[in-house]
Amino acid sequence: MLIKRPVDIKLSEVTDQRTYLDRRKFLATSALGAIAGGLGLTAAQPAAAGAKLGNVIESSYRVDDELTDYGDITSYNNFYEFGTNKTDPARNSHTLVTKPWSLAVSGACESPGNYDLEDFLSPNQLEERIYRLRCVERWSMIIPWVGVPLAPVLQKFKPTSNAKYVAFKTLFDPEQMPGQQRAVLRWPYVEGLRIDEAMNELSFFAVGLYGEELPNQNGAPIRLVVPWKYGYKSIKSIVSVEFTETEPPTSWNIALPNEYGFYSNVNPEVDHPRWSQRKERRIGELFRRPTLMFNGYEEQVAHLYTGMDLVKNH
Ligand SMILES: Nc1nc2c(c(=O)[nH]1)N[C@H]1C(S)=C(S)[C@@H](COP(=O)(O)O)O[C@H]1N2
Ligand SMILES: [Mo]
Repeated sequence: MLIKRPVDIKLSEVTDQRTYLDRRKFLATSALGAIAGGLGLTAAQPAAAGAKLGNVIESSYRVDDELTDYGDITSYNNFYEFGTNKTDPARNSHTLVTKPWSLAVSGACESPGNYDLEDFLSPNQLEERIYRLRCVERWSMIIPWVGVPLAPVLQKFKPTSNAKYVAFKTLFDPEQMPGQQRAVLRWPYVEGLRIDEAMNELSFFAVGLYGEELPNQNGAPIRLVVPWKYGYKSIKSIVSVEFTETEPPTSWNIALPNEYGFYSNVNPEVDHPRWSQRKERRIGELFRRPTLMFNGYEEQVAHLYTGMDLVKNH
């Protein structure tokens, strides 16, 4: 069943004085970007990683927790295609070529095809959303993402009534992604969402953070952000989107089916088989804090799981 509810993008009318971080000053320059128009991702102006994104609007999707430092967000990563240590992706991901980039759209939809990144996202406005990221390994961050909500992008391809799920794949290229030369996971990395989860207002395609293009280690040039689920659902460097009738396989479920389910909602009540999920360490802080149900997004997403056994469907 396809939920056709339009996405309600609420914009804050006032630009407040958030001067506490230099990195955030891009908001003041976004008017300049707007003159150039478009998404600020034009292939005509290839930009180095870290290039400022133009034409970004502020959204009301934000948590007021203190932002995690840019340095932490970009040097403490999980991206097994570049190694399994937290510091590996920042060191090794320079080999990934993100321009040009295209995505294959297939399956139960009326407009399948190959789309350049820019066409894939257009004509949607880039917006900033400040979301919590909660890793299953019990750490968390607060990240100012730049991107586009999933719903208007996916609706463009006109999913049919058979589209019950959406499946995503990361690039497979062991030369660019040397971690794929070892069988630490089955490659390529795959993830999926139920269609109503994908169409939920919180689901987001990120192309940047802190107002700049995504660094490779964070999943350039386009990655998923599903803020109420454990971080591993937020698949990086996406090259394919497929609308499916049945539940798609997911990398961590394939690797360790006893530990990782399809839904993977952040849930302090459901222990990981090897550790409790009740607490988390915010990167940059000393003491652990309690983990919130659905990572604090209960109000927006709890209704998606009414009647489901959240232990069985962990
Ligand atoms: N392709 C791919 N996507 C991935 C991963 C990965 O190893 N490969 N790791 C996941 C995990 S476990 C987490 S916690 C987040 C981390 O995102 P970040 O490095 O931007 O914080 O990316 C997710 N997406
Ligand atoms: Mo994770």
